[in-house]
Amino acid sequence: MTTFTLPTWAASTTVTLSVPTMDCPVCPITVKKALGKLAGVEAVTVNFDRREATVTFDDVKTNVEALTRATRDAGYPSTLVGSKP
Ligand SMILES: [Cu+2]
Repeated sequence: MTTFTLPTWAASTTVTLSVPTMDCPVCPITVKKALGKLAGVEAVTVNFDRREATVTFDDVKTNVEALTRATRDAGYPSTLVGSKP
């Protein structure tokens, strides 16, 4: 891993979380709400067919641990499946 000097402005990160326990069309709404109320979360897209949530967030204000904790607290444990800059 390469370390860069952090810019003073916020950087957005997009990650995909696997949320395997979503089992009906209402679940994505709950998951999206749980993620969307976190400080620093800018966009949430939930794909019910793939059981995945894609989250764009300000990595100065929040982090993947906070995202997975939020979904778990809402009743949907999630794991990180990928990220892109
Ligand atoms: Cu459901």
